[in-house]
Amino acid sequence: MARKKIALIGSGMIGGTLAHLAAMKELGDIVLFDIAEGMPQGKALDLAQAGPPEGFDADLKGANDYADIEGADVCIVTAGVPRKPGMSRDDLLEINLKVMKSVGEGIAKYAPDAFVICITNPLDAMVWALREFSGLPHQKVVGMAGVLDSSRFRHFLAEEFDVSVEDVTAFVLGGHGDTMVPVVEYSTVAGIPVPDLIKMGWSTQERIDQIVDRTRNGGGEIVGLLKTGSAFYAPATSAIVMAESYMKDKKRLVPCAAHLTGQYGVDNLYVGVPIVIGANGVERVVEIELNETAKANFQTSVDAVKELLVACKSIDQSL
Ligand code: TXD
Repeated sequence: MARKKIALIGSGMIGGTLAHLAAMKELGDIVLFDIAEGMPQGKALDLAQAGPPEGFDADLKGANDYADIEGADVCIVTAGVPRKPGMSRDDLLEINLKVMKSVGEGIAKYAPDAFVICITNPLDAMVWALREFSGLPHQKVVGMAGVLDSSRFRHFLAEEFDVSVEDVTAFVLGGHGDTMVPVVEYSTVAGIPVPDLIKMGWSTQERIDQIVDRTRNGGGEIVGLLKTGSAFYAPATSAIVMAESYMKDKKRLVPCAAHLTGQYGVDNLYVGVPIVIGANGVERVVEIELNETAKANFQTSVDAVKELLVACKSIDQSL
């Protein structure tokens, strides 16, 4: 059987890390695409030379032409610009919306059967726009944020309880941003819900509230420390979880930005919800029961995403 093909659209910090992880896991051959000339070729060559000592077999290619992504099974999109000092959210929206247009057209032309994972910010709006521009089926286009946000939550909870991260599951819903909704009731240590652990004296409500806050600001905390750029190791690893679930038909149940058609009372919007990813892409949207607080927080998050879409539509009349 021929190797699968993974196209990374955007070969910056996350794109390069994605290539490294995909090669190490031998998920397939990899194309690093970018508008910057030389950089994706340089990263591809450097990574290819990591193959012999590590022992992975994967063809790695750098590209500046969409023709090179032809026939890709998976496309992971990080193309765009991050926010720089002095830039408003709207500036970012306008630039990255244009980027999504060219990426969407490139994917539609050369990889219309791919499973597409969008990472570019502002995530919930960009994944929606990328789907519109590419015209691909909704179940084949998803956004990565929830896996990362819940990983951050899991890390902090594992630290708090002094247990392995492997035994901690955590639930995060809603848009990617300050309004995301970590759901404590559905977060567990080996099946024991966090509220029960509080009752057992493993932690206090106050400390869990602080962890929820820290999770919400998880991206900002890292930006503040790095000073140039944003997190890339955990975002790349999180997107690989999604790609792998599709490529191996694992049917992982993970929180992702998925297209809703009435679930959670939301129609025609991409918002972070639990989904099952398998060989058909998004195979199921899981609608869990939320308590009143989580419901209200989820609605705030949905409203924030809606606002972003209104801004997108006013920038690009074709949307
Ligand atoms: O959870 C999440 N979704 C996120 C999102 C977590 C962390 C970071 N998140 C966002 O991912 C971040 O705000 C950015 O919008 C993306 C990519 O982050 P990364 O750190 O990889 O950014 P880089 O290093 O700036 O890489 C972006 C690359 C860079 O090499 C540009 O030359 C390229 O995108 N670029 C393009 N490639 C192709 N086509 C076009 N038009 C283009 N424009 C820029």
